[in-house]
Order: sequence, then structure tokens, then C-alpha cells
Amino acid sequence: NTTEEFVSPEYIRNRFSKIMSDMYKNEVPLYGELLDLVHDINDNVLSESKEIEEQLAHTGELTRLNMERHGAIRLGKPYELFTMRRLFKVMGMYSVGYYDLAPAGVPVHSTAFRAIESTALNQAPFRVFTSLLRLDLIDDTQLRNNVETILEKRQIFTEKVLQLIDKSEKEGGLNKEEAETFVQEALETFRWHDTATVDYKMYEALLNQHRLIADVVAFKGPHINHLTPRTLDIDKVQTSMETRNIPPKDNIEGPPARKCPILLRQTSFKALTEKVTFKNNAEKEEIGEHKARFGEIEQRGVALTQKGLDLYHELLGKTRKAIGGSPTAENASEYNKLLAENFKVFPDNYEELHSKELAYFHYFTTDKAKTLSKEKVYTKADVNQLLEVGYLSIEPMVYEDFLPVSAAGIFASNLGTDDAKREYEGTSNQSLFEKDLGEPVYKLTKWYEDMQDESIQNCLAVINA
Ligand code: OOG
Ligand code: NI
Repeated sequence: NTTEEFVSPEYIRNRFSKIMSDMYKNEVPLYGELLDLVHDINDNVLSESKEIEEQLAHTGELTRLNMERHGAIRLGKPYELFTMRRLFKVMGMYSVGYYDLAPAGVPVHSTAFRAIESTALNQAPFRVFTSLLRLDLIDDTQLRNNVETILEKRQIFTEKVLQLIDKSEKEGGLNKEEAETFVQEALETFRWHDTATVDYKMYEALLNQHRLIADVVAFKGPHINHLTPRTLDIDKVQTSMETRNIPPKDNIEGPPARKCPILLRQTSFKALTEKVTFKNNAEKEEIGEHKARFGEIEQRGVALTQKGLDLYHELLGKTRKAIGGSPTAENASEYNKLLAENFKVFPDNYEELHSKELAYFHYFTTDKAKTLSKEKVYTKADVNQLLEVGYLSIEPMVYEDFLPVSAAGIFASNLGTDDAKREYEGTSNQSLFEKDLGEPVYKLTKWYEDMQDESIQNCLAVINA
């Protein structure tokens, strides 16, 4: 086996993303509807705005737009998180960010697996929001012990996929044939199972503790619970969903609509009610229902610096506080009005977002840069000056990650309001998460900082050459 035979992680990631999407379309036909709707709306936006098209072409995002999607899974025990990290690594995906959902009433902590180089992201932007159940937040000791026993026995990975992960780790990659076996075997872990591994009584006990706990513990594996295409106009998607008989959630999560979109806005359609068979004993089966799988849409905007994030959280928090927490169907329009009002102090043009250091940007040299005198060696300190006089230009750097408050809202809209109102006292536990994961997560803002720096260094290298 020589290195030349290996296919790239991007190839494997795209292949996996494609077969996962096909599987989900098959299992959840509304997701296919949603994809069609999003493609139509994206085509419209691009044909109406040359500016948006050029900006996306410039940053390399245009070609990835229609393959862009993220998914989400919920894991039960440390071994599953540890092995999932190894599995995703075969596809060039690494753990970025730590999200604590406990304060929002969801007993999990999470990360996102994704590519970490911009070229790799542009070739295959697939990512997976991955949550791990926090058993320490289950207050009923007996139930917690039961959960532990149930989870201890399950193996969510196939024998074959484990072998191929080993092989890829030892030899540095997989050839085309192995890669195909790998994606097919990996897919098994994400598949829906309509037979529960517990009896109905246990399912109800889990459900009563938290709907999410039932979803994680009662099944053979971590079925993919949604897939999310990227749209260029989420308000349009939200209002068009109903005309296609897709039932939307009550409001869009995240920042308000803006000329210069920031971070991430998300909405979803409500989870399907699906039939599940519960095995009570060898002879008796019971049919019940479970709600877990839904579809989501996202619109991505510019990534914010820590300063920008702080302002975002301040304005969002202020709005939520004023209406008494998460928006409901009843106060959604009041909430949206207030949100837009409060965000008026957040600059809405790229020049100001840049000069106030609220957001991250890619830097480019312009044609004019060729005329620069070669006598001086330019450094980072000259960058703003070079930008002002037109030797450099900037484009917004897209936010590639997630938002904890929004994620909690997405969880909640599909779990039922009682669960969402729950509060967990437990403190956030990033070091335990990283121990279970088997390595530290990439720090969010540092990742963007490094990308921006790299783009500045590349420009300086061209100018000083
Ligand atoms: C994950 C919800 C979070 C997002 O896009 O913020 C999420 C889940 O429901 O398991 O996917
Ligand atoms: Ni999502």
C-alpha cells in the first residue's frame, strides 16, 4: 500500500455527506422538499444580486453552496464520543468549539466536527453537531444506573468500520475501495431504527426524565436527527415553507435580518411523529411513537470577534429578558420587533464591522497593489493604511460554527416545551468533555483569528515579493 493510492479526506467527506443526504431524503421526504425550496431561493438571490454572487465567488463559497449542510447526533457514553472523533478524522473532520447546553435546559454538552482549513472547507463543508449526554445531570439515581447499564451494552459502530478507522490511523489513509466500504459502514451508525432496545415502561421512565434522554438511550444508535442546507435568504424560506406544506417552527433563531448578516440564523420544521416497536418480552410487542427527526435551514453571515460576540450576547440577552425568556408562538412577532430594535446599535456595514474590530475578514491584494514601490517592507502594522488607499480589499469571513442559545432553541422546538423549561444547576464541564473526546477542542475565536492572520500574511508576502 503506497500513499498515492489514498483518496483525500475531502473525497471521503463529500461521499459520506452525499450518501447521508440521500438516506435522509429517503427516510424523511420533507427534507427533500426543503432542499428543493432552498435551491430555488438560492438561485433567485444569486441572479438578483451580483454583489452577493461576487463576494461568494471571491471567498470560494459559491461552489460549495449547494453541497453545504450540517447534521446532528446525540451520543450516550464517552466511548462513543472518543470513537466518533476517530471516525470523523478519517474524513478530515476535527472537533471545534465547546457548547454547554445545560443552562438552557438540555442535559448535554457538545462540539462540532468539521474541516479546519479553508480550502478543505470550500471543497467539502459538511459538519456534524455532536452532543454527549451528561449522565451526571440525571437526578434519579436508579434511573441513572439503568441508563448506564443500557448504554454499557450497546455498540454503535460496526466491526468493519472500526477496522478501517484503525487502518487509516496506522497507514495514513484509505484507498478508494476501502473508502467506499468505510462510508457505507459508517452510515450504519447514523441510520434510523424503528425498534427500540428497551421496553415501553423504560421508554416512558426515560421520557419523563427528559425527552432527549429517551432519544439517546432507547435506540440502537445515534440516528442523524436533522440535516441542514444553507440558504442565502432564510426569511424567504421561512415564509415559503408553509406554501409547500412544510410546518415551520415559530421563529428564527439568532440575530435579526440585516444588510450584512452576522453569525448564523436558523429555523426548522417540526419533528415527525414516528412509529416505534417496543419489545416487552419475546412474544409481546408494543407499538408507540417517538419524535426526534426534523429538518433545519441555516443562513450564515460574518464571523464575530470576541468583542463582536460579547455585543451579540448582550443584545440577545437583553431582548430575551424583556420578553421573559425564549420566544413562544404568541410573542414571536413582539420578540422579533424588539430584537431588530435592540440590534440597531450593532453596525450594519462591513467597513465599520472591520474598523471597530467586531468581525473577521479575508484580505486580498488589489490590482493597484502591483504599483506599490518595493523600497519599503510592509508589515501587519501597515495593513489598515494599505486597505484605506486601496492596495488591499476585504471580504467577510463566514461563520462556520454554531450558537449555544440557538442550538438550545432548535433542541427545544423539537422536544416539547416542558423539557425546555427545565433548568440544570450543573456547571459546565469542558475538561471532562475533552477527556472523553480524547483531545482538546479547537478554540472558536482562535481559529478565525488564525485564518485572518494567514490571509494578511499571504497578502504581505505578495506585496513584499
Ligand atoms: C442539535 C441541535 C443543535 C444547531 O444547528 O444548532 C443544532 C440536536 O438537536 O441534536 O443542530
Ligand atoms: Ni442543526
